[in-house]
Amino acid sequence: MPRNVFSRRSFTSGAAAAALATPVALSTSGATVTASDDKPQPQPLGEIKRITLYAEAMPDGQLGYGLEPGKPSIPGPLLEMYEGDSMMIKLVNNLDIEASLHVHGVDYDIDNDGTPMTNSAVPPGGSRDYVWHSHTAGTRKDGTIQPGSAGYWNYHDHAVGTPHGTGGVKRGLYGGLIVRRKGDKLPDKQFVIVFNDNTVNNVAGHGPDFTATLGERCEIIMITHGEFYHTFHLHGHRWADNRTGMLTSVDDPTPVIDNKIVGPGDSFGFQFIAGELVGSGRWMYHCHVQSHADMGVAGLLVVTNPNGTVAGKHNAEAMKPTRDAPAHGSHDTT
Ligand SMILES: [Cu+2]
Repeated sequence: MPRNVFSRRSFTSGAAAAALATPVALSTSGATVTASDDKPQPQPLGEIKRITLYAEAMPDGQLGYGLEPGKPSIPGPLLEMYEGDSMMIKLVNNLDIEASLHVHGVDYDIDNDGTPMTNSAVPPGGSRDYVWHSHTAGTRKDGTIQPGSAGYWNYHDHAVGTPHGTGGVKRGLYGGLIVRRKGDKLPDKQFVIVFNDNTVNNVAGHGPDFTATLGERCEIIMITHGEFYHTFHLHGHRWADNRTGMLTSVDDPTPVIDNKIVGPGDSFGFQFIAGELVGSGRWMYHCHVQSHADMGVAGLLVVTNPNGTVAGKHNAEAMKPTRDAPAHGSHDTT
């Protein structure tokens, strides 16, 4: 039993589709967290969310996390919490190899690091609980600011193939985590886009297309894995280069961008209004490293009119890769 005491409220949700994220809704239950004095204590005491993730093989040899047995997806379920909340994730490893769950951005003690090096991976057929905490911003005793946990983060395997999870990440064991601040605006739609080597969400040749209705508030969670750096570009839309993608006042000096450099392990996110000032259309998103875009690190944000029509003349041929991707794994260093 872990050191913390959690509510017995179990969590249920439908399977997450690979393309359109089905976020794990924020829980409404409360519970008391107790911690021994010799361990770091999470603060403040927020809500506890308990979920189960299943690591499973997919028919094509890729691997995915899922909320239900038999329903793995790439990326895995989009997890969400508010600053101050905690999560207890039971990872059920239905693979025939060791796997784990390692997270970026939130707080966990060394026993929840999710690596073979810390003996916190899960043997084949086994399961274990991982506990993550988050916290609000505050001021340390020395007067410096301790940042809050809010942000667009990611989780991934850290055990398959190598002690760094190189094989697990390559084959699809990854997903997004959003930590929100109380009062943050919530989106109508969410899209998770992962540039993993020269694939989007482990699909080579063409990334998934996403659909939104003109005027909908959308949220993109963008994660990068693999061996390359990329630049994420979205046609027709732009965002503030800060935690939320939104300016906090008309005088906010945060740069407004439509192209962002990202590297392996990075994650960021932003909200925007679909088709704002530009209208309906098949708006491309793609890596702006030209050879990557030419290999198919590209997809569409399809912004429909309220009546379902889409503006513009569409040439699907022009979205096909014009350059071959290197053989899978040819850039491996392991
Ligand atoms: Cu790229």
